[in-house]
Amino acid sequence: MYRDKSVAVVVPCFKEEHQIAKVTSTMPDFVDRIVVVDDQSPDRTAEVVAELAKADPRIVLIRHEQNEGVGGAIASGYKWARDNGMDMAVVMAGDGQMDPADLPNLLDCVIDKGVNYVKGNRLLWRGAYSVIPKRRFFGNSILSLLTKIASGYWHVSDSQTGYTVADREVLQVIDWDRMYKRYGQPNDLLISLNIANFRVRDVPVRPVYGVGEISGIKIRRVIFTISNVLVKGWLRRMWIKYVVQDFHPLVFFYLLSIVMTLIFVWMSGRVVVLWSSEGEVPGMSALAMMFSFSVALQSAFFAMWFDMEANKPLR
Ligand SMILES: Nc1nc2c(ncn2[C@@H]2O[C@H](COP(=O)(O)OP(=O)(O)O)[C@@H](O)[C@H]2O)c(=O)[nH]1
Ligand SMILES: [Mg+2]
Repeated sequence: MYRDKSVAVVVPCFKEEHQIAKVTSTMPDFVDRIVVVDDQSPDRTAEVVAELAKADPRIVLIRHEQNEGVGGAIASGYKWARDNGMDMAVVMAGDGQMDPADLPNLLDCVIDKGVNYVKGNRLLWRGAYSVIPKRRFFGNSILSLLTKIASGYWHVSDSQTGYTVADREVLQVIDWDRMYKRYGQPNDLLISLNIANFRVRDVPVRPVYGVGEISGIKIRRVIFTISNVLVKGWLRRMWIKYVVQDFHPLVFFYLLSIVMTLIFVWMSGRVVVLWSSEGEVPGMSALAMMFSFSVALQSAFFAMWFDMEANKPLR
């Protein structure tokens, strides 16, 4: 129990036979349950966890019949926590990249501030830039920016962190079977949380690298699959939140921006072709190009601004 609240820590695990013992052995005493979800690891991960469970009765091992991805593993852990009446469910990776010393800060934010979902944020840690590998830092920053636009949580960054706390209400309201199953899971969940009007906040956590972890992420591939999750999620959020459940003219601003961007692309193509083939461009085409560009940009900025205002109560 942590301040009279029960805490389960969900640990997604894939090929972590060498790392997992470090995670369970450093787990603070106030954690009531450690739900390790193995996903058909080809190595001895499941055996190692079963062995560890003999010494630590808090450990629960869930084994998937087939590999469902990190998001699928987190969904199983959350469902376990929900069905067992836990007050808070934490997610920590099975490779030792989360510092347990940060956990009280994350839990305090849920208890004291009434926030429903608290995320660790490695980018807020002083000196993070020198600890996080540069490619990671860069990829994460881009995805964080895109996730702001898609999720409506403009005050949240480090979208890819796997260190999070969800309260009881989140566990009960979110449909875990529909959550995205692979590496875009944190992005997809943020969008669903926003649609359900949950409060979300970041707490600085220490970035941990070089503890023997082997990342399963291929940055180049993941940027595309996650972008796909973000575009679909953004459309879903706009539709449900601002058209179906409620109404806000910002959807028209976004729509105008998209139409104007298409016109801009078409006009600039035309201008380039005419310029290179005939050496000159009709004034109207040049004007239409500039006009569509400025309207596209302005309406996108207005839409973002309105979205930001509409989501202020969810901080
Ligand atoms: N259950 C399960 N866990 C996974 C899967 N892929 C990754 N993980 C775990 O998810 C955590 C984070 O994955 P990792 O590849 O380290 O991502 P990174 O730390 O962001 O580079 C680690 O504990 C992995 O063992 C999977 O397919 N299934
Ligand atoms: Mg890792």
